[in-house]
Amino acid sequence: MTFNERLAEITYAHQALLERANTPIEGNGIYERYAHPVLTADHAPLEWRYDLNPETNPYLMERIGVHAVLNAGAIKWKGKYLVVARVEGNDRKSFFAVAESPNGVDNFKFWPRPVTMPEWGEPATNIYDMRLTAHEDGWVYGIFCVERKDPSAPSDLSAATAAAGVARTKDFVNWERLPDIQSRSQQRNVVLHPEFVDGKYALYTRPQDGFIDTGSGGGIGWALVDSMEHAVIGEEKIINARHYHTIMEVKNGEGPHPIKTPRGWLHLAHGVRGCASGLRYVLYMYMTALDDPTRVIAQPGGFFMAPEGWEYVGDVMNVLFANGWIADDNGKVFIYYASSDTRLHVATSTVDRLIDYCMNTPADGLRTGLSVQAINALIDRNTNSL
Ligand code: M1P
Repeated sequence: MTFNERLAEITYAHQALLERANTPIEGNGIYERYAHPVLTADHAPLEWRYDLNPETNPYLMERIGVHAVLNAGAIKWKGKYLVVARVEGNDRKSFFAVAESPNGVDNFKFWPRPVTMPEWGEPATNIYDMRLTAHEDGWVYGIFCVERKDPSAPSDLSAATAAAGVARTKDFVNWERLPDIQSRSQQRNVVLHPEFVDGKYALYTRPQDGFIDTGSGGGIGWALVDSMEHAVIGEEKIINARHYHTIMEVKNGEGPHPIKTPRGWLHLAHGVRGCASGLRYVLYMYMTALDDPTRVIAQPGGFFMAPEGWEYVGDVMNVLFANGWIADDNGKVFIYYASSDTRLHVATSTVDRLIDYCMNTPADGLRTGLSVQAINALIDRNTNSL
């Protein structure tokens, strides 16, 4: 095959992938999954991966491999559905890249260049998992994990530290990097609440003892900070705790910032438990009070979404992770979730359905007898209503 024939072939296949229509799959009534992922490594622009000059690349080889597109922040911007995805290269480094879609479920296309994120402090080894918040102060903030080699363990090549990086933008091309959030513990899954609370910026946090282990970090925390330009986490209150023998026994973390509804704040989070095959990541939901976003008013038992079918398979198996969703003005909700740290999917629902799910699904009773009791209560209601 000549250079030009091969170029025509890969260009055609890439275009067909980008323009592929996506269709919903009927599910459990709570949400719909979709037939295809919205972004994969193959969606990365050819210009990022191939030297397109026949003189310097006569075999038209891929020069820079893109390995995965996953955990994406999301926002509706100028009528378009925007995701800021974590793109991971063959070299294991991840970076951010913006992709947009006209309808939220297909035709996602990356902008011409990945995000050039300014450095702050010691340059990061890796950055990932951006949560986007259009704050009432007028900026769009991105908070993300900044990973660096742990300087206290120079001989341990796996020892790393996690901190929360902060950047803000008005156009998603130019980012103003602010100082990393200062915290006594390592932090991942830090999310900015969209409104001021008591005149301060409010953060969902995830204190952790080490890079992977949350250790004594009890769950999803909450902290108020005076400024995002020098954010310092002082007092941290755990608002959504981990429990023995639940889907979040090992760790949990806030997903995107919560959606404000007339009945309370709707939260999407991930829970992690251990099993024989390693860690299992699932998504769960909870609601907090409008007058006090730290007070949980509803929490369905168990997971909201867990891997299904081919979602189990990928770079890190048995993982669903979500850090982006978009609530449209008409109440439709687009949930962007990644499977097995490999690809990005969408599921759709509505604010009304998600509230119904949160308010009417029995809570986890934390023991098997109460799970059976909940099923029997439902059977009784169904029997009486026949
Ligand atoms: O590999 C699964 C996830 O592991 C980490 O998440 P958490 O800190 O919540 O355990 C992150 O590296 C995340 O990006 C990844 O998807």
